[in-house]
Amino acid sequence: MTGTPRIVVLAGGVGGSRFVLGVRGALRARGVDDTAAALTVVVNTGDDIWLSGVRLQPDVDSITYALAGVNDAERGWGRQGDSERVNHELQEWGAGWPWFTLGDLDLGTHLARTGWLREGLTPTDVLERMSHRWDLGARLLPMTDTEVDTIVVLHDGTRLHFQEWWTRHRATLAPARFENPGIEAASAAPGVAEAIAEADAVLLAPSNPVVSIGPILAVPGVREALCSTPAPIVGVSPIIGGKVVRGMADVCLTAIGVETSAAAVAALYGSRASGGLLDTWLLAEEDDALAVDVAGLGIRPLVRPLWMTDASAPSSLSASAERQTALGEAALAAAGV
Ligand code: FO1
Repeated sequence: MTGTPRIVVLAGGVGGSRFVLGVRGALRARGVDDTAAALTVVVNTGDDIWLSGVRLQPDVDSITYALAGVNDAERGWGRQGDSERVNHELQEWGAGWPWFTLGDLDLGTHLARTGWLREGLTPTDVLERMSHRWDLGARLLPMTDTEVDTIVVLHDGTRLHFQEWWTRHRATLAPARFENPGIEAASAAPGVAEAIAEADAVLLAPSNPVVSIGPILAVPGVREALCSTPAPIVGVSPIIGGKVVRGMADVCLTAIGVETSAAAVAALYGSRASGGLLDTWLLAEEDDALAVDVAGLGIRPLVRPLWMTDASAPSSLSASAERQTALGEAALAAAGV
């Protein structure tokens, strides 16, 4: 391929941000100077919520902070070295949620965003504006400009906002299903369908398939754009050795009747040849034996090292960055870029 490649990544929060860092690292390693022109990230906004009068966009912020290098990498959300003075004051007022922490620096982001939304900017405009603060080396697009929060419906009919279910109950309440009210009437944010149509490769990050990638695919127009793009679509398994890499995706998968296995998630996305999405699926070496099942689905399996953090030295950022870049490179190569 000559010139700057056009890569689109569909991504959620923590797994998504690590993967996006890896793809950006791989592009830089290949000598692509303007990675922002090469890399478009379509970000899940199904986790978003209004709290204490401000609009939170957890996945958007996780990816923005990670690309800017100001994220709290250990915790996986919020800003590095943040303080909690305002949060403490909110708790004293009985405002917000006692189990949910809004860091001071993070609140600056939410206040800026909320102000701009109130002035009439769309979430796409706001994200574009926010992207100028740091050299992110990627163009970030929300999946949609419509508010489509995720609701978790329990077996007794109780309805909880995803953030309450996730952070307060740590996904311990068995969900009957997940809903994104109003998503049928939403449309893809400006630029999303065009980026997918014009891409040289589309990559599905190893994010939660149900509550991160699922909402992106449910936005009318996104699946259609994916099905018709000439670009190869490569997915990266979020399951390694039958376990979720991080987070509680296993509970989400069980709720929709999908086994926690790399092959089952590949089947959930489906092969392009049979109306699904995937041309190629990257599985971990630990799941080598499942490659034959993936091939049986009509999807090309590629076994690669998928760990993006160094388990032997979890705080080793340089080792993790190397792994992330290696995975980004593997995904680009799998897409023939
Ligand atoms: N996750 C938590 O487990 N506890 C929190 O108090 C919390 C606060 C928070 C504030 C802003 C933000 O953008 C994200 C925050 N998260 C918190 C992470 C978030 O709830 C989830 O991890 C994601 O939505 C799932 O991708």
